[in-house]
Amino acid sequence: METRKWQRVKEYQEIIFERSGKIAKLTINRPERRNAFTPVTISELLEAFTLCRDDSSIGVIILTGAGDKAFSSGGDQGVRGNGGYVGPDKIARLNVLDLQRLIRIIPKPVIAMVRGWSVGGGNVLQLVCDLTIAADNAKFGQTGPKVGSFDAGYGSAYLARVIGHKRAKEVWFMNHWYTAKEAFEMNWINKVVPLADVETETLKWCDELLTKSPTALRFLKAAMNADTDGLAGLQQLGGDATMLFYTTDEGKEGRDAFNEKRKPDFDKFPKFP
Ligand code: S0N
Repeated sequence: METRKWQRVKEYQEIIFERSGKIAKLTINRPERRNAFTPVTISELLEAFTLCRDDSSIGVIILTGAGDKAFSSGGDQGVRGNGGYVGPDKIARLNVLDLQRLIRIIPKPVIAMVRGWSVGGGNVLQLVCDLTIAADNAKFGQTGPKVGSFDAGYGSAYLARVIGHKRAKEVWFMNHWYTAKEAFEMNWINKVVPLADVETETLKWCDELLTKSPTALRFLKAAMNADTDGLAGLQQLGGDATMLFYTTDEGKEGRDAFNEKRKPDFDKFPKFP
């Protein structure tokens, strides 16, 4: 059992946001509903992920669910209205789609730590995380056609890229449950460990990632996502390159010359092969 000390970063209603050194842990905290998410859960996750993104001392983020029974069972069917899920503001929305995109573009590794059910929109959240470490009690699947919903974005098209078209169609059409071992064999997840070891193993992966070059990890994530995210993915990869270029003398020369009202001297910079 992992005994690392966690500090609360901010108090929320439906999630727990804590950190231990450079590792952030975001936990969906609705275990009585198998960690089904509402618009409030998602708004809170959007804020917490944004805080993690902006905090340069955080290097890796874990997304998980409270308790041993579920990572998440997807959208809370009890608050599903017409046109989306309804929060206290009475607006029906599918803000989980914004969260999926944020997890894709956040330039730090995001690890899904899965105990129990990873189902519906919860499974899609796990899918869009960069890596998944699962406990041996984890179960994976989609319920869409069973409950009158579907995710025609990352949930299906990206799943097909990850586990193959035949398997992805089986998952969405048949709505079977898959064990952690089966999910591993389908390349849906990265590793399966005994339930008691899942946090220790996840933290081991986090510690290892923290020894790596953050810029190299950032570009690798952006490059792999650019291949599947089209122009939006290219925008992220391109933005990362611009960020890096702004730190060079060549980039600074353009800025300084403009501000000093002189011609830039780009000739002094090497033209690498
Ligand atoms: C997860 C399952 C398999 C667990 O079964 P188990 O262990 O037997 O527990 P239960 O007794 O069934 O559950 C315990 C209590 O938790 C409640 N509960 C569980 N899941 C949900 C849920 N998703 N919403 C609301 N409540 C839930 C149970 O009702 C029970 O409560 P009590 O104790 O009061 O009886 C099993 O629970 C299960 O199959 N759950 C439903 C899974 C599901 O169908 N999820 C929704 C799938 N759809 C989405 O997630 C849509 C995602 C989305 O937002 C989206 C994204 C992109 C585009 C479109 C959409 C879209 O919504 O359409």
